[in-house]
Amino acid sequence: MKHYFHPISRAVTTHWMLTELDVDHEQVEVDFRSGDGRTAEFLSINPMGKIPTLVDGDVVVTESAAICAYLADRFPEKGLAPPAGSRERGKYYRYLFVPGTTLEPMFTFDSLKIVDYPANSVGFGDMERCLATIESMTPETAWVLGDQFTAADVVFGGLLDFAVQTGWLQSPGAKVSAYVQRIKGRHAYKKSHDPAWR
Ligand SMILES: N[C@@H](CCC(=O)N[C@@H](CS)C(=O)NCC(=O)O)C(=O)O
Repeated sequence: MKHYFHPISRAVTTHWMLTELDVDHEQVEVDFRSGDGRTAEFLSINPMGKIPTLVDGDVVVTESAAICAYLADRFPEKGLAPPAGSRERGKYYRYLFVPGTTLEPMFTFDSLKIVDYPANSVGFGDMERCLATIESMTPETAWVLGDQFTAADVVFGGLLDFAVQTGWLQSPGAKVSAYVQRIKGRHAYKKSHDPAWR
């Protein structure tokens, strides 16, 4: 497996996932800031020219959450996903999808100070609803599925961690702060997040 990566990018999330799994892979550094992502060779793999990108034999997986979900299923013995077809899978999918489809676009709009848009037809609604969603979805249990740490924590917890660090999420409540601290306390998180990068 090849993991196209840069240490200051969303690929840190998939790097963390690979570190949690502790599986063999080749790390290919793509300096997207100096145009490495725009070469014909890389665009033939991912036409978005973006990282993270995972290549597993003849399978190309893009999008951070999709890569984390794919890897969890690819290595079921590592226990980072609830069984396919189980009811827990519904909750798991929700936590995998809400960061990229709803929360991140809202934070991006907010940081760009875009306020004039139709909130009832835009998928992420408005900040008030997103903050209520974060507060409601953040677990009081150790992880989103209770005692079992899964790829959903990498994706959802990873976004909350990033949002707190960047100030996207100002004044997080006690529950969110405690969950982010649990995330940061994981061995694989520490191993994959070099403090010098941030
Ligand atoms: N939705 C994508 C976003 C990936 C993304 O935007 N990656 C940035 C780095 S953080 C990138 O590769 N930018 C280079 C470019 O757009 O040319 C994901 O979650 O994987």
